[in-house]
Amino acid sequence: MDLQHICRGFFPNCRLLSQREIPTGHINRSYHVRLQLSEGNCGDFLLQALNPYVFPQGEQVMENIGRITAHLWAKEPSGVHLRFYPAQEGNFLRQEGQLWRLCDYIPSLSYEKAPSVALAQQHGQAFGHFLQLLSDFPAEQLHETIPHFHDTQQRFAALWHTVEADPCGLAASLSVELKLLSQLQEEACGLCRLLQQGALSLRVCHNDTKISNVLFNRDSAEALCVIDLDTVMPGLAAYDFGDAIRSSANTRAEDCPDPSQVRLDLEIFRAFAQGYLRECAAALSPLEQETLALGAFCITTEQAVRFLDDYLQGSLYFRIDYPEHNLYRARCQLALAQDMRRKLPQMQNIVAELIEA
Ligand code: GN1
Ligand code: MG
Repeated sequence: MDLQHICRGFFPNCRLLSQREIPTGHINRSYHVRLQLSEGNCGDFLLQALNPYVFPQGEQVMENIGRITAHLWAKEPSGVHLRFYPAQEGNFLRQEGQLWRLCDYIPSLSYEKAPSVALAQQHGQAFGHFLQLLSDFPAEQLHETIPHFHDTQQRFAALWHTVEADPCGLAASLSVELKLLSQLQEEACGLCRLLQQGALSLRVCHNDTKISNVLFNRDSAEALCVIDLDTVMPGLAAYDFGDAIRSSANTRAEDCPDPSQVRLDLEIFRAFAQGYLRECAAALSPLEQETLALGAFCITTEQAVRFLDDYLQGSLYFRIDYPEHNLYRARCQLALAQDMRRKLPQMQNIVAELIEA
């Protein structure tokens, strides 16, 4: 891949001084590039290729991001937000069948799960603040970049459809996992039912709140910036809260090969919830607050469904490092969802205590 050529779509006279692939994220490809823009003027940037399988309407993703970042900068000019650079032809570049974008590279640290309660609290604050900043964003201005993204009922329906078709002949080997999922389905679709009944409403959400989507200050261990705005669109606050817990408060990695090791860490849960609620409790309805803990169980089950569905389809969606990767991820999410189900009353008590305090 000729990255210098691609960078010149943004800065026609630049010279690529160095490049490094950043191996995080399951979807897009990201590179840290150092560019010489003119004599004596260098800069560090993040160059990303959007995954065309996941985002066939990439221009809509970029339109959303343009509007969201403009809103964030207008509301908080002294904050740290992503800043994208226009290409010659628009706010992105089409090259080699892919859509490329360029933004500032922010020197920082990132994590796959919370390494301490202090960082879990920062993770919570970052996404609580993000939700609060976007609480007055006109939702009708956003494209639905992935239809039915966190629609757990649809995710289950898609899984059963794949099991039926069984394109890779793998379904028979998954009877344990599939049976467990069918037992969790009813409860995991609880948020969807509340939405259909009109008890919960959609609001502008991040929709991919895992801790690796927050950058942390290298020196002070404070959250710096929320990244990965590809799925910012209307959603449920409980899914945002829950997806963050799914990553931060897992005692093991998302793809831990031994699911018997996987637990929900309630201390990390408490710290995240504390940071989150401090920032945005006032923006949430009583039922939104009450369903946050349930969101952790629902989204973790949904994520098990998504990984398993992708495994059955031959891993077309999530990037994998080895053939069983999505299977291991699914098993691990399933174990975490079961532990969350056991600990749901404890999680709910913690949220209630924090709201009363
Ligand atoms: C993907 O892009 P990344 O790695 O931040 C996925 C999320 C999943 C996550 C699982 C657009 O996020 O929905 O929760 O993997 N993003 C998309 O780790 O599907
Ligand atoms: Mg992403």
